Amino acid sequence: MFRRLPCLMWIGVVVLIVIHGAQPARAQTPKLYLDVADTSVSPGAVVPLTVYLQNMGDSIAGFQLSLTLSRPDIMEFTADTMVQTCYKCSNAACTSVVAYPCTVAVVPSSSAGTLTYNWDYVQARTYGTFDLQLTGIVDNNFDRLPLPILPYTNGVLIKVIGHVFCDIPDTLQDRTVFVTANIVGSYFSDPKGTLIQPTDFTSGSVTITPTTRGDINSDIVVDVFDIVQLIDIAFSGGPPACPNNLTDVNCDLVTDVFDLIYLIDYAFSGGQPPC
Ligand SMILES: [Ca+2]
Ligand SMILES: [Ca+2]
Ligand SMILES: [Ca+2]
Repeated sequence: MFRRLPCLMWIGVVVLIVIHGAQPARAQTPKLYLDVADTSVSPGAVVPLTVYLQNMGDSIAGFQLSLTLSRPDIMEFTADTMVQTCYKCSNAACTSVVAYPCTVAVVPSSSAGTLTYNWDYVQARTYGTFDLQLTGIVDNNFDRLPLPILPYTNGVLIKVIGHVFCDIPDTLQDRTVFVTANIVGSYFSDPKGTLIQPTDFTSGSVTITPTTRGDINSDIVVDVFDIVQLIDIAFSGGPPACPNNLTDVNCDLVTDVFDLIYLIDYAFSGGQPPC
């Protein structure tokens, strides 16, 4: 036994050398994560989408990222139309450019509290409600401020919001939207303008829960708060339920006082459940 110990030690040393020698070089490309943690929401919900960056050793001075929603019939990026300055070549050789006003669809986004909070330019645009292009340039006016994202800095890059439609029929079987970061059309740039392809994309999913007639505030229980909201909608011009038919608890295709009576009867007197 004692004669075997030195032999085992040598094997251990050889194994250590092999492991050390086989370690790959440190990856230098950034990783991109989408935080859509396979969540379930009700119709009409606003869904925060967080894009994370794990920076594996580059200085990052710009990015262009492409996100897509798989189900434009269920969810969208809501955009505000804005007039901005665009540029085009003024001659065939494009030796100079001219500025002109152009209309763009800007998706509300936030860089507050993120790695890009003080960048000169960060914007989210859509060209068809289900796709999103995120663009950021750290120093748009060449005054060398602010600094790029330094190597080995990890955190949230930008936050955007998706919006689930109200009028999703309960009969719809497939109720899941995949949110995907597309490799094509997504890259970072270092301060010299060298493109850096991000790796390790992740995608998330948003599943829309079925609704229940009478649960007008979509909190999964039918109680006095739904009755208060029904009164507000039916008699005080309050904002409609989402989806609209949640208030028609007796399923006669209109919302009126009979729905209120029906819902009170169900909630407090053991009456028939909503249709
Ligand atoms: Ca600047
Ligand atoms: Ca409720
Ligand atoms: Ca009704």
